[in-house]
Amino acid sequence: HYSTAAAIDEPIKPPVYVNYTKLLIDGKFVDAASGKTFPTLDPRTGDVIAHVAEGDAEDINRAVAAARKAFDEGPWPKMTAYERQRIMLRFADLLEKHNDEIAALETWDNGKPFEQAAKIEVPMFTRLFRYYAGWADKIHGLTIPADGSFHVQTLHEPIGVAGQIIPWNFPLVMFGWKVGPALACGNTVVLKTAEQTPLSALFVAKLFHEAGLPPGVLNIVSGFGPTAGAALCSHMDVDKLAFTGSTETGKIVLELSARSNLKPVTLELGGKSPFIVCEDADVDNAVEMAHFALFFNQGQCCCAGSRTYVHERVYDEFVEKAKARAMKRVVGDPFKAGVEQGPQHSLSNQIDSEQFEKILKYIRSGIESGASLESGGERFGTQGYYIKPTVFSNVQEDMLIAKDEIFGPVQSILKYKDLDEVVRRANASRYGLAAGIFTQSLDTANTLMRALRVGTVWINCFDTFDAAIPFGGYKMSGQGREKGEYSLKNYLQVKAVVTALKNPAW
Ligand code: TXE
Repeated sequence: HYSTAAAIDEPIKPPVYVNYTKLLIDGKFVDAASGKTFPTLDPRTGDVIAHVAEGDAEDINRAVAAARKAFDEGPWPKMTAYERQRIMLRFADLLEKHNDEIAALETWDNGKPFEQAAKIEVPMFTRLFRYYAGWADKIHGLTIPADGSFHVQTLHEPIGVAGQIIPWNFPLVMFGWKVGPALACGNTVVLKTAEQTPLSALFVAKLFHEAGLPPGVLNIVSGFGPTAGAALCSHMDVDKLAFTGSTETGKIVLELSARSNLKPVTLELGGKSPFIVCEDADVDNAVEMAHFALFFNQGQCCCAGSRTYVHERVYDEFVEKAKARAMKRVVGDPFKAGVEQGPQHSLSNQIDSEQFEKILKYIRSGIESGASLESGGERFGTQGYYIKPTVFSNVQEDMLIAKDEIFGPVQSILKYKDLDEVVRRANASRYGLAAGIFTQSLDTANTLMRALRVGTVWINCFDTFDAAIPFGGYKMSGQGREKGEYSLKNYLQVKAVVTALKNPAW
């Protein structure tokens, strides 16, 4: 069963100090113009970790002015690509050196298991910067044959000042997906971190400056969405926006862009990803991967496999095993070795964890709507924001737990009969972020892979996140792609240059 509740009553002292809590503007740590701060909380207890400078519109103005100057006057976009690349590579080396310190900050602020942060996420973040450093000197345009006597070429130029807004579920990885391609292409950045998790971004941005990043190229503003976030989206001097968060806020971001200067927007939003277990699947492997697909990161993943469709022939066996696996999941202090699940993240509005309450509300709704509760279904322990791994079987399409993004450790298992039916049901969602397919048949995999209206299909695997693989959503899961070569497009303008030829024969 789960770890004992007693184990979380005495939280382990985090092996790290909080050194940076101010805004990072023009290469310097500064207080907010208003002098205000807000507390960031430890989700294990709800205690204050640190008070962080609270940026708002005035600070966004200062940060955008610094980014504008660094873009217009250089040196960043005017440096050679090789110089930019070397700074990014030096940054990656420093990240490697400070891996565990960074991971500890991430765990403390967010609640994710330290082992996950230290062995998966910080290395992934480092890898992202090495990947994008690799692109810095490989970005170039084309020469194009055209009718008439013309020499036609395209220049791929940086777009300018990028405004970027990230969520709290993967504070560092989201920083990497946004800042990596923007800087590789020669843009400058104002990044607004999530109000729940401001700490790790400040730490790594400091390291970036140690690696030689010129002032003004990367500015970090901690603060809230409706103030700092909205000011960034509305700013007339921001040339591009990238946002990851809820679909509701994504709509606001798009609207603020339209109402100001029509800056292009990339959006990575919510999901309700189907995980399809076919009748010929290796059930034990499918159970383990479905468990991982949903429960990884406390269930707080945009692409979580949160609709587990299981073929009727293997359904009962699957439910039994999925329940047994959830009951074995090790919940506890995220700093403790072997812990698979920490607390849900905690909120900064000083009332209670909205996220925690939202998840418990969905669990109640699942019970009330008649789904069978196989395991969990309540909080774990009495302090902090821990929730027992929860599994529902007999889930029907019209239940809220099958439709809404819960963003917590709640697995919903649905039964299906044939492929056409599961395709129809899987696609009947406003979201289209990702899908998992578990089968041993190549034909079944090919049919499903093509029929599903989603941005990523994982076949006999899930949550494989290489820096080179593009990620993004169909439908209301977003616009545009991050990671991989595709992400560079978001941060480049294409300039067509047409020169009349004097001597067309040549
Ligand atoms: O999201 P918000 P919240 C989903 C998930 C979660 C729900 C709510 O279902 O339960 O969203 O989470 C900034 N102008 N996802 O409230 O509000 C905000 O400060 C500009 C899925 O945390 O979207 C933060 O930096 N910015 C998701 C960021 O938007 C604004 C990850 C995300 O917050 C703003 C997170 C505004 N008016 C939540 N209001 C995913 N795709 O992975 C807020 N923000």
